[in-house]
Amino acid sequence: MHIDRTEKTFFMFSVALIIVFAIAVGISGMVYGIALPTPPEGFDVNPQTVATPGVSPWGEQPPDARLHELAPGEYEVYILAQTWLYLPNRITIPAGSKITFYVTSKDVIHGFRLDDTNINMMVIPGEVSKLTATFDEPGTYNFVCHEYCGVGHHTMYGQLIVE
Ligand SMILES: [Cu+2]
Repeated sequence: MHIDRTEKTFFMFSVALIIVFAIAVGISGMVYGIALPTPPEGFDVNPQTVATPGVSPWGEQPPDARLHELAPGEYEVYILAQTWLYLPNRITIPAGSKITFYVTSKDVIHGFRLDDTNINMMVIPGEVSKLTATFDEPGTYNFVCHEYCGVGHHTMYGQLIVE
């Protein structure tokens, strides 16, 4: 069977690329320890009990109390994702603040993407997704669920207000 030389080259390049990617995945997992998000030490994030007041920071009531000021200009927030909302879904911080998001889910897989930033996380039941960012520009930043999670998926959003 005759295979054109160009096609052969292209085929070999594709196979080489797959091998390079496989090696890269192996190195990132085994050498750099890149893995799925895991719960930080001491956190109970059992999806069945995580929303129960007193069990975890995601159970704090009212949900607005899940925003904690650690120091002036330094915040952390525990956001619980569930079908089809985030709690809290309205977070207000002053401009120039650094904020760490701890996000978990009590039911299915959700997403967490914050507009105009590079914050983009998968939210997995039983795990904690964590990212820190500093917001210097005042404004309203929407966060949306970008993992399809059912019929109300498109209504799942919240807002970070930087004032
Ligand atoms: Cu969702």
